[in-house]
Amino acid sequence: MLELYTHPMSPCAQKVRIVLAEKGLDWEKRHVELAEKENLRPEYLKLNPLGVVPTLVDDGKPVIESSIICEYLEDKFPDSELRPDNPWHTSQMRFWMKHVDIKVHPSCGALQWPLLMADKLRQLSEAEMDAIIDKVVEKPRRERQRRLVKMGYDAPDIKDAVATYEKTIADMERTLEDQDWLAGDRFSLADAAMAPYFQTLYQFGWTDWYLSRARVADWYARCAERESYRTGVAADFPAVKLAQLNDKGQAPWKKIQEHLDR
Ligand SMILES: N[C@@H](CCC(=O)N[C@@H](CS)C(=O)NCC(=O)O)C(=O)O
Repeated sequence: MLELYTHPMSPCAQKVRIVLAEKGLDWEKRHVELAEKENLRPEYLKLNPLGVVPTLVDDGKPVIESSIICEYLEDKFPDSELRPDNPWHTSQMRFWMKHVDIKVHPSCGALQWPLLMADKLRQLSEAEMDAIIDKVVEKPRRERQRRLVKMGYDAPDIKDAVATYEKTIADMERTLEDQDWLAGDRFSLADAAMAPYFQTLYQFGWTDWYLSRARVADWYARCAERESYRTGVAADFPAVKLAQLNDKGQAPWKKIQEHLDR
């Protein structure tokens, strides 16, 4: 039996949900309420010592780190292949997955965490807030959350995050000149890994960012049309929720635009 510890707004959990859907696998949802920091509870840390979602549990055995989970699913369930059939395209797939993990994901965190997760913390005293953030396992995330909860969109992380997204979109536009998908001519784990980071732009109404890049806009539309995206991601964003997120995104978009240097 496959169980996934997940949160609807988590792009790295969305990535895994897309892969599970592409492969037509049945799985059980275990919701982890990130806004309540359930991810830092001792019983969850036993499964995932880094204190983050997603965690896949397969027959009682935990698999952590979203890209590793995706490759695990590809190894274990190779039908409906999501890995290219030649080593060069596979290297491209892994490049994009690594880029998502080390660059795009923290940037997305900086842009969306203050809008989605910080409100509960802001209701606490500074000492209470610090005590909770002190428990965040990894230092870069811990310090980023501290800056973002205190400084919001004035944190230095925002400028870097905008630059990372901007460069990523420009690099993707160039890659898609020669091929339909990020790692060749068929949908792969690279596309599954990247698409959720455009959901963030879409849900907050920051769509101008990618609509001006024709190939990237078309790529995201093709990702979003897939059944795997509908069930793995879009199903968690009914119209009312999307309208609320769009509203929340308006003020930050002005701040983001100040850093966009086109
Ligand atoms: N490298 C990890 C990153 C996981 C991650 O950052 N997850 C976020 C949600 S997208 C999380 O659980 N954050 C915990 C928190 O906000 O304290 C992976 O790819 O699985």
